[in-house]
Amino acid sequence: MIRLYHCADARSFRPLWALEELGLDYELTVMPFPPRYRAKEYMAVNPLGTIPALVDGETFMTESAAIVQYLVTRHGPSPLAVEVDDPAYGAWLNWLHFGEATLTFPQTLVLRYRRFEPGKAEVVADDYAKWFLARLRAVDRALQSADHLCAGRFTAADISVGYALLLAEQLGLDAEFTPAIAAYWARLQDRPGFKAAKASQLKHAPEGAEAFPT
Ligand SMILES: N[C@@H](CCC(=O)N[C@@H](CS)C(=O)NCC(=O)O)C(=O)O
Repeated sequence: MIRLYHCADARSFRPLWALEELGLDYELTVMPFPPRYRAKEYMAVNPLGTIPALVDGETFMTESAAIVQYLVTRHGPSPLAVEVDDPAYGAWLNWLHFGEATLTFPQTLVLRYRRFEPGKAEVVADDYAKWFLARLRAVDRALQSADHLCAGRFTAADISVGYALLLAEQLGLDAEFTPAIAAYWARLQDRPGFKAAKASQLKHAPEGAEAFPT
């Protein structure tokens, strides 16, 4: 059985959303954020203290985009994956990793210096908010001619980038979404798989595990 360690609406939402889209059976451990302080037993599972962590038999993973890639390929075949001989394969991998490496990285600086450590480095938070919004231009361009990022359908790449839009909303950066991105974000939230992931984290939440990053 697959087990996912999760905090509500944190990066572990990517694999949770993928699990629901794939219709796989899984066990979910929802912890208060940050688990390194509020669920110290988790350090024995993942010494980094970060979420997500996924255990699937002998497989142990801690990178959200890689876990999504793993789930849709190892537990496929699924239309969420793009095959290596598909012309969209490179674009798919690029978007999958763009979601974390290019979009979520600057958001974490905004989160840290606006939300968790205010008054320490506001200028860093402001700069990286701008950085994030500038990087979204690539997403806007892709959506000018399509409903999804690549391959002409919803794939794991949309899960990866979609999570960055979820975090942007929590950070109040969604007010600056372009019309194409706002419509895309609305489409993603309307998916049964997205709604099921939201319901699942609520159902499994322990007392006091308020949504990240409150
Ligand atoms: N690149 C990793 C980053 C994982 C990560 O830093 N997760 C954050 C939450 S979104 C975390 O666990 N922070 C708590 C901490 O560092 O103590 C991924 O994509 O999964």
